[in-house]
This record gives sequence, structure tokens and C-alpha cells, in this order.
Amino acid sequence: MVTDGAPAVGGRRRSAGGGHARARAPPAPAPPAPAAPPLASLAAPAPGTEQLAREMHAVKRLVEQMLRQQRQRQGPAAFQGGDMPDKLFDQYLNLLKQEVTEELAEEVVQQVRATLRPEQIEQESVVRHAVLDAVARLIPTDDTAGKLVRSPDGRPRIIALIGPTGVGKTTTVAKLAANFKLKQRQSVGLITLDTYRIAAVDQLRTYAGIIGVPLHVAASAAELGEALRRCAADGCDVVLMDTAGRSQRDDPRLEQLAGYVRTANPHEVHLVLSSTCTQAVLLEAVERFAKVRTDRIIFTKLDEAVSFGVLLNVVRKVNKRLSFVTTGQEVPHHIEPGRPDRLAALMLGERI
Ligand SMILES: Nc1nc2c(ncn2[C@@H]2O[C@H](COP(=O)(O)OP(=O)(O)O)[C@@H](O)[C@H]2O)c(=O)[nH]1
Ligand SMILES: [Mg+2]
Repeated sequence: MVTDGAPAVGGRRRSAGGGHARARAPPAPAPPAPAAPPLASLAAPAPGTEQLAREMHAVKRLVEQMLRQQRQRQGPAAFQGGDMPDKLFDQYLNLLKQEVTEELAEEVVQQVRATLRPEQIEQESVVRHAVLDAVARLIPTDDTAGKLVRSPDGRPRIIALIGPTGVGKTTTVAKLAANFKLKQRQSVGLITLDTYRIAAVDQLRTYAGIIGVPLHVAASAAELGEALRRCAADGCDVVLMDTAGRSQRDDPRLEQLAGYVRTANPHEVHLVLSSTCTQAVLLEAVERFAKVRTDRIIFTKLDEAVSFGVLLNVVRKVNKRLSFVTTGQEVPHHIEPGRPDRLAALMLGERI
């Protein structure tokens, strides 16, 4: 299938420590070359799995200890007022492991420290809940997502999805159409502007057929205007607009997309982003698509996300509300409104 060209994230994207380079010593006379190890030692049996696990655990504790000491020396805000309690420190590390920025992780920890009494801060479940609440409060979400909202201006409620190629726009349009129609009994119209590939139109046509909603194909601003008039004349409550994925570097096509969005003047423009992308790629997409217009963010492919902290960093940075998240390929099930508590739980290691 098409992908958005972003490298799948593998492993940590930033180092946990901030190792300082040592001052270079004046060159010393070269020591005699060490004797080659005897062949027998190279052929020594590999340590057993249990021993490896014990060693890994020891290394992990050591890294945590070093990180803690380093933080205390540097004296960031979260550590002021003394040593960070163990239970809170564990959650702090969890957030860092999910690649939440240190700044946000410290903000969370400070809030929790300020709200819990000393005896509460020793209790793992109390601390975890407090951290969950604090993280959830950092996520701006859209209360109207997935709810029945009447258009305020007599037009159908027009919702456009924009974003890079392969992130899941068409699939998400189909999920939304099915939910509006089947759950909310709304009359739905679909418009696709993705006419560059026949397969793209066919993909949405197939979904439209299964869900039982009309699909209009528009290849120009004039055709888009006409399609919107027909949706209004048909008495649609909601019109969902699918758009062609734009390469983030393709300025003329982004300009064309911006023109379509101005023509349609949607009530909501949702920028669709894949949670399999790195933070840098996500932020670049946000910047490019800001030329078009973005009101809300949809994160797709949470089932394939490597770290959820990045999503928090991005919504905070962009300061747009999170409307939906999608959690798999299945239409119409794998979509949910972007609930802050759910995302916070994922950030603390809960499974999808
Ligand atoms: N794992 C996963 N795959 C998804 C999700 N949403 C969409 N996809 C897949 O991503 C691929 C591209 O989706 P598509 O809707 O065509 O993307 P578009 O180019 O943005 O319209 C397809 O294989 C979809 O099945 C999701 O939430 N999770
Ligand atoms: Mg598409």
C-alpha cells in the first residue's frame, strides 16, 4: 500500500542522558598492543537467557540511577524541593520513554507533586492516576468530535480531511461516513477531490456503495461548488470531503488544495497525520498544511505507533484540538473521538 514516505520509527529518537564530552588529555605514548584473545575465550558459551535478563535489569537500574543523579545535579524544576519520590520518578521515566519532551514531563510531575499529600505520593496507583489526569489536561481535544452538531448557517455541516499521502484520509472518511449515517442517522454526502488516481476514486466509491451514501467526484473548483449545491439540495446533514494526499514539498498542488478549501469553506478542516511518523516529519507536515488551513488534528494508525509521547508533543506545539484517532484498518470500527484520558493511558503504557 501507499505509505507517506516517512520512515517508520524504530528505537529511541533522542538520547535520555546528556553525556558531557571529556576534556581531551595530551597524547600519551601508545601502550603496547594487547595480546590477541585466545581463541577459546571467543568461543565461550553465550550466557543463558535468565542471566541476560538479570544483567539487562541491572543495566536498566543503573541508567535510571544515573539519570536521577544527573537531574538532581542539573536541578530542573521538577526536582526542586528535594529528591523525587520513587513512584513519581517511575512515571516520569515512563513519560520520557514515550518520548514526551522533558519540559512536558516535568510540568506533569510538578503538577502532581503540588496536588498530592506526602503519604499519597508513596502509593503507586494514586500517583499513576494523578499523572494520568495531569497528562490528560495537557491534551486539547474537540468536544464536538463524533457528536451530532447542526451546521449554524443553513448549509450541510462540511468536514474536509487534508494531509499527506497514505496517512489514512480516505479510510477515515469512510469510517466517519459510516458512523454519521449508521449511528447518528444523519444524511451524509461524500465528495472526493482525489481524481489523480482512478484507484483512489474507486476506493471511496466502494465504501460509499457499502455504506449507502452518494459520492460526488469533483476535478475543479467549479465541480466542487456544483457537488456542494447538490448535497445541499439533497438535504444532506453532513458532507465529508476527501482530498488528494499532497507531497509536503509540492507547493503548486498545495496551493490548489488551498483553493478548493476556500471554495468549499468547510466548517471543519481536519489535518490527518500518521502516528507512525517521527516528530520532525509530523511537525513539517503541520507547517506545510498550515498554508491550506487546519482546525483540528486526526491521528491515524495508533495501532502502529511506536511512541505516544510524540503525539502529545505535536498537539501541544500546534495547539489545535485533537478530534479523532484511528486504531486500525477496519471500517467503520477503528475510529474514536480523541479522548484525553485514553491518550494519557496509552502514554503510560496501556495497550490499544
Ligand atoms: N494500521 C492502520 N492502518 C490504517 C489506518 N487507517 C488507514 N490505514 C491504512 O493506511 C493505508 C492508506 O490509507 P488511505 O485511506 O488510502 O490513505 P490516504 O492516502 O491518506 O487516503 C491503507 O492501507 C489503510 O488501510 C489505521 O488506523 N491503522
Ligand atoms: Mg486517499
